[in-house]
Amino acid sequence: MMETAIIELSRRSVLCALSGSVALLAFNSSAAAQTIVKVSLWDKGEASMDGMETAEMGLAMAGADMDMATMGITVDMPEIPAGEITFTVINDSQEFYHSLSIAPVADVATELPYLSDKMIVDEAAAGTVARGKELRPHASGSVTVELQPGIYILFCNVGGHYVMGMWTLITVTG
Ligand SMILES: [Cu+2]
Repeated sequence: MMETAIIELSRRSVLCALSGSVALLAFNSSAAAQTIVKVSLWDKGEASMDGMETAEMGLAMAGADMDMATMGITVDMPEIPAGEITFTVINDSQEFYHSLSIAPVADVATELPYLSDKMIVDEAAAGTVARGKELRPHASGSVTVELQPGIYILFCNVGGHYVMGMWTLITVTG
């Protein structure tokens, strides 16, 4: 139990932008259960990029057939209790950088605000609550955020990846 916490801490101190909260995390780890969600960022290699220009696989977009996605995000826990949550993120790609951003979703039938010229989600307009740094292939990192009950989208905002299907939904329960 403690060993896991120490490993997570050392990862955080190196990789996490929120390094100022390391001491706080250490306190929380011993005092209460810390929810840890494992996140895999994956793709199918070079062929993943085919059709990126015309892809429409973002949330609620016309072509959102996730079985066709050639890159994506997988979590080990799609339903998560509300509170402080640490997402441990591994970029399982062989060749591409990926990142993890998290935003609330009011309605899963509505598209996220999207900047088509840059092929990215408009993170400010989407109300993004957390963003990890871009991870090179095989690299790992973590993002810690306090989440209220609701539906959230996890997505990669490297240009073009979101519309290639690189997102998933989680439910935070009360
Ligand atoms: Cu990506």
